[in-house]
Amino acid sequence: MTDCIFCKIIAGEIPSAKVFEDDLIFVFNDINPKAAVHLLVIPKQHIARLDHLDQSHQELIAHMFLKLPELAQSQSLKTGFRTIINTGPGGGQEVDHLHIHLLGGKNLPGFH
Ligand code: D5M
Repeated sequence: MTDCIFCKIIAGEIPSAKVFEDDLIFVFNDINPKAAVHLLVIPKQHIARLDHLDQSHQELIAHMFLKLPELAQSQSLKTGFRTIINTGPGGGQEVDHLHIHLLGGKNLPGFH
């Protein structure tokens, strides 16, 4: 999508601190980190939100989720990590391109 900031990051039109990339996904550091490690895991395909997914996205979503522990390990998050998906304005989603927040390490805020 032409006016999507995350699509522009994937295309290299906006700079980002890339952590990982393959055919299906792009992973980079959040510009406003909420913890020592704060990655965003996004599909290369523009999907606006979690509730826009359908059966055709099964392989992509499995791939995104199965990559999370590997990314956490690569960031030395040995004792665990947190994942968050905000969906829609009511869920606090600010960027309309599906993304998984992967957080961990020092300064991870409480969430209870
Ligand atoms: O989270 C959207 C997240 O996207 C928020 O934590 C900031 C991050 N963001 C926004 N623009 C950029 C750029 N250019 N680089 C890196 N990170 C960015 P949400 O779940 O939609 O509230």
